[in-house]
Amino acid sequence: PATALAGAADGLPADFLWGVATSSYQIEGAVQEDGRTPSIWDTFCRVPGAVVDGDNGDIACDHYHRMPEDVAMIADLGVDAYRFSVAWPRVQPGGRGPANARGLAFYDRLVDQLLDKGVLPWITLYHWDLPQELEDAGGWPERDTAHRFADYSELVMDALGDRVRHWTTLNEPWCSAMLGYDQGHHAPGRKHFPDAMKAVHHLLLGHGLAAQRLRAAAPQPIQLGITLNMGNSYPASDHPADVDAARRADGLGARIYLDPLVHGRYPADVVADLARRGAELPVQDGDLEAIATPLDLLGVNYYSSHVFSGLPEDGEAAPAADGEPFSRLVKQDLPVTAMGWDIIPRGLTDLLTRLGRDYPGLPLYITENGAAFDDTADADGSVQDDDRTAYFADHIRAVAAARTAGADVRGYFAWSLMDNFEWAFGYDKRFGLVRVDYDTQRRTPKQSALWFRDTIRESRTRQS
Ligand code: GBH
Repeated sequence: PATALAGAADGLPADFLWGVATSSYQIEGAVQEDGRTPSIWDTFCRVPGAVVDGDNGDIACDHYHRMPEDVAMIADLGVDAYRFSVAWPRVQPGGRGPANARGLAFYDRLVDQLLDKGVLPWITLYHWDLPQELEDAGGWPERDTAHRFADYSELVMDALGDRVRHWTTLNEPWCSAMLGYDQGHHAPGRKHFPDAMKAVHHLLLGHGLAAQRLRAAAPQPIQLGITLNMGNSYPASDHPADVDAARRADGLGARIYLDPLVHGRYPADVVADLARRGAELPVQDGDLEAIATPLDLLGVNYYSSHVFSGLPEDGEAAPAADGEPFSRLVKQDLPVTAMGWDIIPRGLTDLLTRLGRDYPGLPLYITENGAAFDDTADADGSVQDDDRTAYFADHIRAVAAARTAGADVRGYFAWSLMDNFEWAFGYDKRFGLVRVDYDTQRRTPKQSALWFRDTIRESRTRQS
């Protein structure tokens, strides 16, 4: 494999930004420390059957207590930046009122230690750990949650804005809305499509209100963005039913976020699709102006892509009757990760090229890309994860190809720095560059981590 993995970053400029990413609930543990209150994930993990093996984030990677060693590990990888999230229930327990100084102190130290080691902090303000009290008051389907998020965002800016220049409001609002309020696979585990669409609008409104407040409160120029999870949606054929199935998937998966963020309006076809399903986006005067607050960058989390068909397979049941036209995923004959997700690097090239074309002028960063595989660790904790290394290499190549095709992609964050709490899959699925032994909390860089470090080093020294 050595030759196939070499030169993955060829064609990327020497100033391309390299990073690794994590999120608060997935790594921190220490859920009852320093005044933190429960988030919807603390609650959801207690629902029988919600998370594989009944796992939860009580301890996770114990990062809250091991942060200095983890920062040293990040610096050893030679990355430019570290993308992490701030836990709202640490910084503003219960989601309202004044800041909790003890909770903020953790992120204050984290930022200082990163800067001390020459690593840029990239803050995400919300990576799914909504304070439980706000869910009790209605959660994201409730408009007030957007205002609470803007207040919280400003508290964080007030505390860290003198040192942090890169700010992301939300991570993957699609997941918050659809997995949390429609499919129920994620916290808070609700299953009601119209509520999920209210959540979409209030997440975007929360982003917009926060963006305004962050810009106003920032003590120095900042780079402000939002991160969306997207794949490329391909139609199975030229048949109008297949083309329409792909259009609908792309509408609910991507354009329902991108169009208001960039153009200040929801896509008319999506609004019509929602109306047929008895759902609507509860827009009030001024909302779309806030949501369209200019962005400095768009974060893209990419894992896989999908092929859609609007035609039932032979013998398949009739379309659902709730106004949702028939659609199905067409299984591709491709290798998959341990999550069962198709490995399709070309989808990343196609997605980025399309974003560059349809939403020009918006710098793009891959804020997450990575894969779970069934790692086997040696006694010393080392892992020869050629499959993961190949996944990274192929996707970094796909980014370079998108740049060649005209997309303004400026950076790439690997998901994840280390194995961690993989949401509904608990500790069963490992995405880390670094192995975590959950019995001892020992960290061991996998082969992919060493490869990533070397690839970054090479890419920096290249003249391009
Ligand atoms: C991200 O979400 C999260 O930001 C991160 O916290 C998480 O650990 C990481 O990914 C890994 O899961 O079954 O082929 O239809 C990922 C969002 C949305 C990506 C659903 C995969 C389904 C793929 N995911 N998508 S498929």
